[in-house]
Amino acid sequence: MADLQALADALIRGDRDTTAQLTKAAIDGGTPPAEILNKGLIAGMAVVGERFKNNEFYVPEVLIAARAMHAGMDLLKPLIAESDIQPVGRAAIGTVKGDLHDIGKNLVAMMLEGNGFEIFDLGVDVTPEKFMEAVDNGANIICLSALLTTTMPSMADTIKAFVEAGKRGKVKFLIGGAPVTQNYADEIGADGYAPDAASAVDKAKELLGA
Ligand code: B1M
Repeated sequence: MADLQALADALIRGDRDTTAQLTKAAIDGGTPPAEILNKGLIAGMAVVGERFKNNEFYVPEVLIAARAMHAGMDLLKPLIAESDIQPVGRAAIGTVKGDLHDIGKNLVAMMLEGNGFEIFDLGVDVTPEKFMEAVDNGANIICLSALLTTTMPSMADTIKAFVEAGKRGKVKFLIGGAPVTQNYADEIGADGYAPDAASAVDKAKELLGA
């Protein structure tokens, strides 16, 4: 019987080696990949998100936990690809055109991945066209990050490009980043705003009805 609570605990501690060992032991012991993912890795990442939201964890702890999560995910991914496990959502995430800050964006991507989302990480300085390509490839939520007041208009431009291409209805837009607010999200017609990485997961799930 796999100890998935111990797996979740190892991830929360950011213990990469133990996370990998316990994931492997669970796979070898015949525990279904979905159960390892949901009751081990995702359960652990949910605790990390909660602690981050409550200021009990800071950026380094989240990054270390995410590194442990990736060690487990690397082992699970091939099995997940073979099975019929559906992701919670398919999120295309990027820092908008003109903006090179990616630490917050990476945290949001890791938290989403740790909560069962498939991630299309488009990187930084991402044009509206790149986001559109990701939607053509199956993304159903676009996550826009901006750290500069001067690049916030790129968020509006991205949404506008979708409207003009007649593709706005195909996808949800979630936006965030230090200078971004709920008012700004309302102003540019985004579907949602989240102030931090853990809230981004809650909001993304809410927007997709997941
Ligand atoms: Co820059 N920078 N920077 N910078 N930088 C800021 C943002 C700034 C506030 C510093 C300052 O002046 N006090 C200022 C912006 C001022 C403004 O616009 N009003 C600034 C500036 C001006 C610049 C340059 C223009 C400087 C220059 O060259 N003259 C330049 C711009 C380059 C460009 O982008 N074109 C620049 C460059 C850089 C570095 C390259 C040196 C580096 C970035 C390295 C990297 O990201 N790989 C950098 C850094 C590190 C910062 C600060 C110090 C830290 C940003 C950060 O990573 N925070 C920042 C000052 C500060 O914030 N104290 C600053 C930690 C991160 C975890 O938080 O990104 O806010 P954050 O993400 C949070 C939330 O915002 C939210 O969740 C995250 C986790 O909780 N969130 C989302 C983020 N995206 C989200 C998306 C969502 C939901 C939530 O949904 C999709």
